[in-house]
Amino acid sequence: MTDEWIESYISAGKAVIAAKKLADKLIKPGVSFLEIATKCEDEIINQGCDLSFPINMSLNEFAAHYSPTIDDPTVVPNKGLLKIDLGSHHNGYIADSAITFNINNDPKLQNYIDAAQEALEAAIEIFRPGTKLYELGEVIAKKIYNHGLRPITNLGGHELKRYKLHAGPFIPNKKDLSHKEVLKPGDAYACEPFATSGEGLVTNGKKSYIYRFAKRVKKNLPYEEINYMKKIEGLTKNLPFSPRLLEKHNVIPKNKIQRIIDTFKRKKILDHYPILIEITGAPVAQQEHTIILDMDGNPIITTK
Ligand SMILES: [Co+2]
Repeated sequence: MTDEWIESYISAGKAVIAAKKLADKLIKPGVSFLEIATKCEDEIINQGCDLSFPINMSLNEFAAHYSPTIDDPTVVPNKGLLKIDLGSHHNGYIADSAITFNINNDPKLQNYIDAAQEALEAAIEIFRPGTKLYELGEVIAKKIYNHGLRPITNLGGHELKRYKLHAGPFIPNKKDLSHKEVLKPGDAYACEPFATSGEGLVTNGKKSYIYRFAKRVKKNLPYEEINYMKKIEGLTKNLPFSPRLLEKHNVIPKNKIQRIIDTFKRKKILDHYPILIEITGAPVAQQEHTIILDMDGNPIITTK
């Protein structure tokens, strides 16, 4: 019999696979980001899972962390790289997977996707007990350099724990010897190479579209805010969320959502995830899978 935690990881993976397929069908120039976001996130719910983070729809030099706003006017442009990063969870067991769309099939941009994909496959190839995390980074970087591109080195894969999207250890996208943790049975990781023609570094943009409940604050908090704080914590359980989720669940009246979020950010009740931008403005591709090792040390790619 398969362990229950493995079953949950697999269920979470299936939901993300379904959402990725839907994204593939929907993404065409002119289609609104909101429509794609709503439908893909709903697909995860329809599959019997919950979101482990809001859909990320990051274009070109935006490497990650763009998620549509409540009345987002953005539509898919006629060309460019659109990264779709989707997260689900089943009982707290998380799936996290990303694919990049080459909107007008530009051969030059396809090279970025191929580089990230080959890097991901090379890492999966050696994903077994005993492999050190920097060894994954080594094969990732090598594949990307072979395409004449650079890996983004201040982004990387991460361990997944129950209800924890970013548990401790980090899978570097280069051979960084400081990441010497060793893979072992029972581990779960999201592995995510990013390829770019730029410097290979991202910086925080000015805006944030994704938030996370950080801590309860009680001092000097009006009754109304205490109420909202409790509701947000109950709904999101420390996992990242978009203001769209608060609207969907009627947690806060729509016209108050941004004001409450800004207040809670200031009061440190909420953390925020700024948009991540390649520092030279170069395009970025990302490919990501969730991989677990069962208790016998066999790898299972849950999102493929
Ligand atoms: Co991801």
